[in-house]
Amino acid sequence: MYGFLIMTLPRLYAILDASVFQDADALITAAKELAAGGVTLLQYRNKSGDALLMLDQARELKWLLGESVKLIMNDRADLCLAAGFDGVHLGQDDLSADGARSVIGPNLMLGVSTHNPAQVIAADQTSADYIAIGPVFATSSKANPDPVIGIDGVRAARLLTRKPLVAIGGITRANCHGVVDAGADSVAVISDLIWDPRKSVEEFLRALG
Ligand code: TZP
Ligand code: MG
Repeated sequence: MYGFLIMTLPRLYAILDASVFQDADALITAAKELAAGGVTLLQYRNKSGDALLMLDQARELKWLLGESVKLIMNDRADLCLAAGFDGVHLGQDDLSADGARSVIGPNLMLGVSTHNPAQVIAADQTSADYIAIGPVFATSSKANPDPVIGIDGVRAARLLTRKPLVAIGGITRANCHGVVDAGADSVAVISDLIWDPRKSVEEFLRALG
C-alpha cells in the first residue's frame, strides 16, 4: 500500500496452524467452521517446511473460502502467489518486507511480525500493510517465542505506528477486549479458536464488538 492507503482490518484475525490438526480433513473442517462463525481474515500457518503439502492445502482453502475470507500465507511469498492468496505474513527471519513486496506486487496484503519497539519502528518504514506485535501474553503455539510484552507493549507499539496493528500471543475471548482497548486494531489467535471454532469466533466477535 506504500503509505497512501491504510486498509481496515477486521477485529479478529484467525490463524489456522496446520500442526494443531490430525490431518488435512480436520484442518479443512476447522477452516469452514471459522468462516461459518464469521471469520473474514484467515492466515494459513504451516511450519513443516513441506511446500508441496502447503500449496495443496492452501489451494483447497482458496477454493473453499476464497470468496468470503481474505487468505494470508505465513512465511512464503511464493506460495501466496501460487495459491492465489490475498497476502503474506512475514516473521523477522523471513524475506524482508520490501523483498516480499517485490515478489507479491503492490496490491496484495503484507504483514510483518514484530516483538519490540525497534522492530515496530523498522517495520513502519517498510511497505508492510499491517504490523503484528507480540507475544502479548504467554503462548504455547510458537516455538521459542520472544519475551511477553503485555498490554503495555501493545500500548507502546500503538504510539510508534499509524499502520494497522495486530496483537498476537495468548489472546483469548476473556482478555481480547483489553488488548483492543490498548490500541490494537485486530487480534490474531490460534489456540482459543481450536475448540468449537464456530462458537469461539462468535464469542470473540461479540467480545470485540
Ligand atoms: N507469534 C507470536 S505469538 C504466536 C505467534 C505466531 C502464537 C499465537 O498463538 P496463540 O495460541 O493465540 O497464543
Ligand atoms: Mg515467518
